[in-house]
Amino acid sequence: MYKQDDTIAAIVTASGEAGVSIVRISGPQAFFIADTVFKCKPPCPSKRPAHTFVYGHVMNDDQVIDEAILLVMKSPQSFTKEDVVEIQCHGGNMCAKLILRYILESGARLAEPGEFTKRAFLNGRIDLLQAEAVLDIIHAKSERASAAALEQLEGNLSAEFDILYEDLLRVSADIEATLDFTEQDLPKGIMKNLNKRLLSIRENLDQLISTWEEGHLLRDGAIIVISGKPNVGKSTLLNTLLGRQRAIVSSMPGTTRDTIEENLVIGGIPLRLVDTAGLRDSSCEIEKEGIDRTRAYIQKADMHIYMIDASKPIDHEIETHLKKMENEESLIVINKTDLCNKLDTNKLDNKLSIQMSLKKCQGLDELRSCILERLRKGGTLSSRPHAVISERHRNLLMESKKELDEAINMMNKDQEDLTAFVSSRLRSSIENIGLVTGKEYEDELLENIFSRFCIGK
Ligand SMILES: Nc1nc2c(ncn2[C@@H]2O[C@H](COP(=O)(O)OP(=O)(O)O)[C@@H](O)[C@H]2O)c(=O)[nH]1
Ligand SMILES: [Mg+2]
Repeated sequence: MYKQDDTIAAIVTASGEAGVSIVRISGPQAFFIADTVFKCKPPCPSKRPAHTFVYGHVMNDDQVIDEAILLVMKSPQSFTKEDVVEIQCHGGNMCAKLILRYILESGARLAEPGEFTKRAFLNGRIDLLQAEAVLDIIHAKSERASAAALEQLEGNLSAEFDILYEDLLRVSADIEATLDFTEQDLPKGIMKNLNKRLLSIRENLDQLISTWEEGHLLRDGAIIVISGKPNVGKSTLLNTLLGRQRAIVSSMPGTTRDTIEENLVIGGIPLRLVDTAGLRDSSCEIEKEGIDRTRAYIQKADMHIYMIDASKPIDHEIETHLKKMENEESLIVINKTDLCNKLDTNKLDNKLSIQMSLKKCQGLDELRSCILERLRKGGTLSSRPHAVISERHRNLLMESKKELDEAINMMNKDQEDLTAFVSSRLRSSIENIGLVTGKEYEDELLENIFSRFCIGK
């Protein structure tokens, strides 16, 4: 087991007014420090059985710092696998800070960001995928994102990566074993069989890579930009989906001049909805800047909603815009169907469109399902949340797949020293999978991952 000589401590709850704050101590000196700072009815904390709690006071000599409850967790049955003590004190800004200061004076050092989780990883309590899941849970923007992260913390994704890793190792070992044979002595059909196994591993790799789209949506949220001519109802749509009057709505064209971004969740997917300045030729400098921002947002959007007013004919400007939407993840919303309908839908070129009247609250459910369907690219909405890979995992998987593909290609060739080449490719492929779960790691990788955590996690 990885051992750290020093004992770390931090406030693990958020600062600000609250009922309770928690200070955590982890490391070999945790119980010694607890005995120093915490006074309770005998026995003292270090003599108490594991996984019990005791009421008492944090005392600096004769002075009471706070009334508190102390939890005892003995190595290896704790989050870090080290001796851990947690003190639950009063919330707010002062008590936890005073207690932490006293703990630091008594021999602990302030934990670095993510250091508790890093120790859990280094001590083999969790793998890297699970450590990252802790961060995903903290950052989750929707129930679905949180459920997916929890699945990951419980090891579902790790298990899939472990199977890939083990399978690749086995095929690699079997390929290396063929080195002991001369070509004539090789058991019949062995190369064909190994090739088949590699193809099946590649299928599993592809399956894992395919979970990235959803992973990206759940972790980062999808940017949805609403654009269109002034006065078509863009701000009304933002307000209606949010359920509050966020943007100013007015019959005066050019009311919204800046982009307004708000978070909301639809069907468990976090969205960043952006209302924009209406697209038109304007001589006003402020409005022009707003329109430039609209265009920039459309460029980086995961989805683009282009709004049209049903009571006005489709003019040349709209037609030009619709043409530009050819390759985008886009959706046309025809609003104000409560007014006379002047729209010639033939001009929409069979593009996906939804008719709605925000005034009469019509078409909203259809719009929500349409957004979800587009974002999930036909994936079923009702399937329960499952762990999904992140950008980091995807990059490593793509690298691993590249090496695997080369290995498969080489096996199909009739070439001298083929086994050595294939083996080296496979080793590379395996290494990349190992970097995902942390079976293989470098300090830099850990630094990269854990520096994104907050202190206390
Ligand atoms: N009749 C009708 N008016 C609407 C509808 N949606 C929005 N409006 C009105 O259209 C005007 C412009 O709306 P707004 O959301 O500010 O448009 P934006 O410039 O595209 O942001 C406001 O007076 C809204 O009340 C609708 O479905 N029907
Ligand atoms: Mg507006």
